[in-house]
Amino acid sequence: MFGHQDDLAYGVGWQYEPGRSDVKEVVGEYPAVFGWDLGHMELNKPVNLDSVPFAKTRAFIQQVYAQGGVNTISWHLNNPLDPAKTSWDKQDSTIRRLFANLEALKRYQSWLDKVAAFMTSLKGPKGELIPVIFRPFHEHTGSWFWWGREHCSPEEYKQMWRFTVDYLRKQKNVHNLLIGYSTDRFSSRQDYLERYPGDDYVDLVGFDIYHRPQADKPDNFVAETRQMVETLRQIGQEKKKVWAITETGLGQLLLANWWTETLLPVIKDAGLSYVLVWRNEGKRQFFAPYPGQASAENFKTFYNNPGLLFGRKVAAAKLYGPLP
Ligand code: BMA
Repeated sequence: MFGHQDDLAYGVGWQYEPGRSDVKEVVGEYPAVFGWDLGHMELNKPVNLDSVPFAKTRAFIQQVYAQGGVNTISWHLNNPLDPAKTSWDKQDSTIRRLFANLEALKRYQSWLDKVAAFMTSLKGPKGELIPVIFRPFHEHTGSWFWWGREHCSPEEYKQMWRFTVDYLRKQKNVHNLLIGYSTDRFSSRQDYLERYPGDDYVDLVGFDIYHRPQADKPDNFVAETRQMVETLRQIGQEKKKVWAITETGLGQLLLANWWTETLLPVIKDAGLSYVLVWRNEGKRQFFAPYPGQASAENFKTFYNNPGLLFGRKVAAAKLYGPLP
């Protein structure tokens, strides 16, 4: 399945125009997977860190469900020890200090209450809960977020993860989440699993990886990422978890053949559930093409690959119907 972050909310040169989608305007149909982010929900803000109103996010998730697509949700939350600090404004040992500080822990629980209220407000036309993928504490093999590798031990990371999932499930009765574990770059199976919180706490395994051609020549990127995909496939098969590339992209898409020459060899025949590219925030930064963009023609060729699912094929697969 092909996915795109914030696809229905805005694109290059537009915002909140019902029916629009940069992906759809290039290939004639919506993506199959849609990513959303809850960052700043914890601060009681009406809009997320990228200015998307949560009320709109809820409506988009309902639209995606109605059209048979998949929703995935990340959370760039601020720091529960010091809520003025963002995900990126790192404070060492946040997790260890959080569990030693009852006031901060209570604050974090109140943040989870808001997330739980949002998740359980995601309902279809008959009042049924909409299943969504929740992907907390992502990219933790890097150290740019306060939950990153250099800011907590593996045990602390796992404790934070289990606390979060247990709280949502047991205290808040949230049962419409598929939990996604998604690292950033990793070097081996052992490295990937270093902070894995356990099979009962994970439904989907994945990783985020961006292509930065100055640091990473396309051939190297393909070889390295394909290797990571193969490791992920083995882990997914062994653990009976679905696997996905939970975020990727080439910022600004200046390599006009990136879709067929770089992304396709990474994902082809790899058994991945989905690959999602990040948001189109404007002309200066975007990860999906829009009409007239340099890679748009190549994206159409990529789109025609029979192994890829966009909106129509995923609708035909009836993901939310009774099991066959
Ligand atoms: C990052 C960038 C930021 C954004 C954040 C959350 O990768 O796109 O601009 O705020 O994701 O969506």
